[in-house]
Amino acid sequence: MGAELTGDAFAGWMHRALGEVEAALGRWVPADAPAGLGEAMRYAVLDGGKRVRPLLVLAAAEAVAGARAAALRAAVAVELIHAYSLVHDDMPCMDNDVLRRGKPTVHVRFGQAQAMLAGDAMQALAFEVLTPDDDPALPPPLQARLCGLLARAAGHAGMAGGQAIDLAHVGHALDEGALREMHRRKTGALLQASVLMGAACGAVDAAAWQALAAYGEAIGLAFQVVDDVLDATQPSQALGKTAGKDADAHKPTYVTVLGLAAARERAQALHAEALAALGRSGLAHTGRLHDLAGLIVARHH
Ligand code: GRG
Repeated sequence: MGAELTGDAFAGWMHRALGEVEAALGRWVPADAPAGLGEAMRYAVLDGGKRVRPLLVLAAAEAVAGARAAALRAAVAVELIHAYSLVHDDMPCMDNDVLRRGKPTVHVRFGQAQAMLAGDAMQALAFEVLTPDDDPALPPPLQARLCGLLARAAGHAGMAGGQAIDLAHVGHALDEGALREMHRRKTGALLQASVLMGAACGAVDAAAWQALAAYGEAIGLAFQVVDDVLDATQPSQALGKTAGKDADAHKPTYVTVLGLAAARERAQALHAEALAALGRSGLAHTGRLHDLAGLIVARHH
C-alpha cells in the first residue's frame, strides 16, 4: 500500500503483522487437500493481496488489549473469506476476469471447477480456523461470537447479498443512496466485521463497540470509494487486476455517479467520519486504527 505513506513505527508494526498473517496462512491452508485442491487454495490466498482486513482485525484487537492468538485466527479467517470471494467473483459467471493480485486468476490457472471448489473450501476453512479444539485463547463463547460476526458479514445480509445487488444492476442506473447500500453490504460489511472481530477478542463496553462499528462502516465505504477512484485512474499493472472493468461493464461506481472530484472529496469526508468515531470510542490505543484509516484513503493500489 506504500510504506512512504506511513511513519516508521507504524511501518514496523505493519511489517511484523503482515509477517505473522502470512506465516499463519501458510500453516493453516493445507497443501495436502486432495487432487490439487490444496495447490489451488494456496495459490488463491498466499503471496498476494494487501491484507487490509487482517490488519484491521489486529489493530482493533490491540485497541482493546485483545488476545493476540485469538486475533490472529480471526485475521486469517477474514482473509480466507475475502480471498474466496475474489476467486468466485473472477469466474466467468460473475465478473469474468483473468488478472488478480498480479497473477492469472484461479479459474484461468486451475479450471473453473477447481476454482469453485477452492473458494468453497476456503469459506469452510475460515470457520474451521475459528473453531479449534485445543486453543485456550479461543473459548467456545468467543468462537461462537467470531463465527457469528463473520457469517453475517459474508452472507445474504452482507457480501453475498451485495454481490447479488451488484449483478442485478449491470447497465442500470443507481442513485447514490442505493450505491451506498450495495457497497455497505458487498465490501463494507467484511471490512466492518474485521474491526468488530478484533474488538471481540478483548474487553469492550457498548459505547466503544458502537464507535468501532461506526469507524468500520466509514472506513469500509471509504475503501470502496477509493477503489472506484483507483479503478478509473490507475493502469491494470499498478492495480494487479484489470482496471476500468466496472465502468466498461456499465456498472455504476462512485466515479460514474458522483464524478471524480466529488468521489475524492467523499473519501476524505468518510476518513474524517472514521477518525471522529475513534475519538468517541474512549479507547486509549487506537493509533493503529487511526493510521490504517489514513493508509486506506491514501493507497495507490
Ligand atoms: C462472490 C459472494 C461473492 C462476493 C464477491 C468482494 C466481492 C464480492 C467482489 C470483489 C469485486 C471488487 C473488485 C470489489 C471492489 C472492492 C474490493 C473488495 C476489492 C478487492 O479488495 P482488496 O483491494 O484486494 O483488499 P487484495 O487483493 O489487496 O486483497
